[in-house]
Amino acid sequence: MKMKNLVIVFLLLLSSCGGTTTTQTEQVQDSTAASKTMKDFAKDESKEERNARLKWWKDARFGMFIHWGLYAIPAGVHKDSVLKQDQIGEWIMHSLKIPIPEYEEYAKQFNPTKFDAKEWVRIAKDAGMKYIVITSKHHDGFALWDSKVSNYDIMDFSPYKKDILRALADECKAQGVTLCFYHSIMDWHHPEAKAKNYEHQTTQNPDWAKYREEYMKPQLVELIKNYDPAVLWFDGEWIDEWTEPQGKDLYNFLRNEKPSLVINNRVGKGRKGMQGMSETQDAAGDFGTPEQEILEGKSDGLPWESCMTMNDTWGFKTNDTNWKSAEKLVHNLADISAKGGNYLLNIGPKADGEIPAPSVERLAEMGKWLKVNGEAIYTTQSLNNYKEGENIRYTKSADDKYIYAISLKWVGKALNLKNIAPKEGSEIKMLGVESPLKWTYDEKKGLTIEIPKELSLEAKRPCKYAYTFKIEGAEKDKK
Ligand code: FHN
Repeated sequence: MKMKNLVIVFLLLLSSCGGTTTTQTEQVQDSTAASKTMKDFAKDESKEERNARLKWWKDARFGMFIHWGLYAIPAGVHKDSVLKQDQIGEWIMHSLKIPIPEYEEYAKQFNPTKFDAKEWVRIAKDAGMKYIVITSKHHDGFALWDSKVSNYDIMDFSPYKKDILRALADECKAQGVTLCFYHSIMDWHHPEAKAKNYEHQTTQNPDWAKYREEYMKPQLVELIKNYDPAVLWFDGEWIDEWTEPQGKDLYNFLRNEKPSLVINNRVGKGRKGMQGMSETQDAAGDFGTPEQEILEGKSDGLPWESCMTMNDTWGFKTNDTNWKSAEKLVHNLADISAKGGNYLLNIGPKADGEIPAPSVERLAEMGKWLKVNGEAIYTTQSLNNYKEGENIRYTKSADDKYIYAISLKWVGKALNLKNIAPKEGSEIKMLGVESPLKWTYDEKKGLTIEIPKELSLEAKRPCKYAYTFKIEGAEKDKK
């Protein structure tokens, strides 16, 4: 039996403290005694335990999404075919129906000599990002780590032969950034997972259960045991082979491997399309995943994280230069924070390991803004009314003492707020400005904060893009 198969058996045995037997794609019945000992986290975990487990993640608010892999080599162009503007780079294998042996040629070229884990993690940290979610394996099936379960990985198939996830795990630990992994359930490369011509809707793979039990789960156990990710961010769950019961089984299997693990709602089939929230309360997963959009208002209970590109593609594409402005990205972060969500902002590094300059510039701008305004973002909670008018977003300190009014536009000579009652005699400050501001308050007109004349000069202001007023007080209309 080939070495890797032995390893699969070993990992299966290792993880069979929560093993399952499967006959059909659908069935995930469980017979082994070991599974009797498996805790049913979805059922047995109390609300308090769940909130405690997710607290670090909710307080973190802002993370870096990294889509990196073989697709960064063609970067949107394969032979003489060019992806259209609305065709995302990481889907080139599917969009251009590239046969597997042809696509594997990219694995034989993948050699990111400019990859610098220290620099990547520094860029994320200096941007104010508290966690990183990198594509351990995207839909094309290529593994960015030293997988003993598969040879379609960075060690065996590419000339680079260095474990990228190892380097990132060590650097994240060194710099105090939390490492998390994206992992695709759909796999266009694995013979027991892929569909004919990528059409999962028409040709389900009869050996899917084998792929799930003998490949996907062992690889996930490998990732947990060797790199200790804090979050597993699943994707590619929309294929017909995958079902909610499989999602619930996988969720529990993984939580038994690492009880503190946080898992997104794409582990199951509960997601409502790109809006990303779960259809039902009992859908598998710990948080909703709006994609390329922000919830219109606050969530009715499910924590959530909006993932977004800085241009129009997740994986690097040479000709995609439709970059959002730093101002837009800061405003998104303020809006998402006021609504109680997290922001997972994507970068698509080039094949040589360099992060595109437009991404680095925008992240540096966001970092500068967060250095001044971070206390209005991290570890905050929402008001009942998360906004006032078009330009004001509110957050509240964890101890309920302070309200932060974030103005997405410069306020001019004075700022008037109707929905806040300041504590008598308390100070009001603009974050980044030492001296307290003059203010008046009356029931009818509300709170009026005077802005010192010198701040009318942009150069005198503590930051750009948005301005935060720290107010000791309470929300008036709690409806
Ligand atoms: O197909 C993927 C896509 O490549 C990318 O990974 C995004 C990121 O959330 N998710 C899927 C599209 O919904």
